[in-house]
Amino acid sequence: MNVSAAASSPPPRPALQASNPGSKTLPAAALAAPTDWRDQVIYFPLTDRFSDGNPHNNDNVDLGNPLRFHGGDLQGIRNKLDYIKGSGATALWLAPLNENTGLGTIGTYQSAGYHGYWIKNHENVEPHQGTLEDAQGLVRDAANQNMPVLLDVVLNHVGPDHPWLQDPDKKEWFHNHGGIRDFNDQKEVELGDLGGLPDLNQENPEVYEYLLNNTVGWLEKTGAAGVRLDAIKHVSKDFWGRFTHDLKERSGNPDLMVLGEVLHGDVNYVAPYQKAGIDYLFDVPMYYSMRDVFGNDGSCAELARRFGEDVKYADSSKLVTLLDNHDFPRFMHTAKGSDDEKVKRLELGLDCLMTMRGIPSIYYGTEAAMDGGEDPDNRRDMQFGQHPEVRDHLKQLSDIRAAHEPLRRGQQLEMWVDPTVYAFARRTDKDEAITVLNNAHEARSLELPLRDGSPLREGETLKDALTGREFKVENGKINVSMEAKKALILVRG
Ligand code: ABC
Ligand code: CA
Repeated sequence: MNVSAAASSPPPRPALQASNPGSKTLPAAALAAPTDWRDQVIYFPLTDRFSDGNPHNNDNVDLGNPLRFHGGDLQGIRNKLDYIKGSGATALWLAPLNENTGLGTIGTYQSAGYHGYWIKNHENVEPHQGTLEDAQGLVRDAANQNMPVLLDVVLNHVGPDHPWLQDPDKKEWFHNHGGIRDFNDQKEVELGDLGGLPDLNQENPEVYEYLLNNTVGWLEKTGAAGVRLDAIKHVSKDFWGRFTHDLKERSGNPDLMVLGEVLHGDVNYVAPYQKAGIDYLFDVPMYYSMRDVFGNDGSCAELARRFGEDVKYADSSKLVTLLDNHDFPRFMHTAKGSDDEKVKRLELGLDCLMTMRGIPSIYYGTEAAMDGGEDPDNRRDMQFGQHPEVRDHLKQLSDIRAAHEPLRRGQQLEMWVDPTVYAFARRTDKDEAITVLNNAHEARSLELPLRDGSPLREGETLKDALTGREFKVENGKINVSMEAKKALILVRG
């Protein structure tokens, strides 16, 4: 599926040749064909934990220790692109590629930089992940499957043993403010060390230039379509406004995807980062709401309250939504009930995620209903093939989303809310799709009134895209019925 780009997008770039695999450099953003990100479903494999495609780079691998390298690499992701696509994803977010701490100590915590966020060398690819050629090959293979790639970029801090820390000429490269103790003190959040990681001084023009050049360089070298910016609440909004502007300009790509991570549950805290210039943000507040509602029988009124806050964002269609990721316990872990019940909850959560406004992101293994508690337990080795029905369900949802434009680009309109049912429409100029989520432990039926101005016509037959069941619009209403913990996705014919 490659949906046509918006009218304002530049003309498509020429298709990329699959030849020249050894090439060290690729033309700037050559692979980053323009895309409407609302059409994408982003998959995030934590490289070290996903798939080991090359045992030759398995130096000091210890599968028995969750804080050591486990051998997953870029070649492994390359080998699994068909699997990822077959799970319903259309885009990739790669964990940081840079060379990391082999084994670092922060206080009493000892860990390898297996995750990629403890950078030791900004110029090199982490050898456990592979080589620059592997990264280029992965981006190229992904492009040939129409999958744009985001690079995870860490600009707030460096790893605990970065050589800059020993360089007397680089003393001014760090804030040297001590650790963050009070996460409610924004100044400390920006200047202090996050989890003991040395905090870079982005106000220093040398640091600014270095980070900008380095990021542009990685985009050029790999041909990635954009960046996932790590820990942005720990750097000032002024920096982000300037940096994202300069990054687009220097990389020659005004459509560069820039996605920021603000780990905070309050929309009032998160939304201003979009206004500051970061176009796309993770929808962390909604993450908490969905976890509560679908995982733990929270009232659907919480969803209504949360969607009601969308007006606080500059553009809520540019939120990247999630049920879990590598910083949170997995959905299956916090959900209540027996294993079967948790799987039902997960599938209902996916029904919501894949049809609501925003761009869904899937953490590796969520499609396999993997379990795992707090970091690092949420980063277990990928279990391919577990709970195949969940992966099939996700693929079906992705296909439904691809086939119905309102589910990707439509306006989000609330239609029904009571403690156990939430329904919303996604509306474009001429079309509308409706999702009805039954979060109750028993079947529910109700008369769902269409919203004013609906393009759906009296007497029209709608189909549940999941099961093919038919429903009719009568007297401006639709009589719907759902089984326990199930959804309807009503679309035209
Ligand atoms: C590990 C261990 C820690 C240990 C530390 C030394 O090492 O988990 O227990 O103390 C990487 C690794 C981690 C590692 C860290 C630090 O580095 O992956 O395993 O932790 O060494 C991003 C990435 C993340 C990455 C980093 C650092 C940043 O996604 O993978 O971590 O490059 C903060 C940051 C956030 C960061 C997250 C891990 O930590 O803001 O960017 N994620 C509160 C704070 C948040 C804080 C969060 C977790 O706790 O406000 O700022 O996130 O510590 C809500 C509130 C929130 C609140 C949550 C818990 O509750 O609204 O504000 O978040 O209701
Ligand atoms: Ca900082």
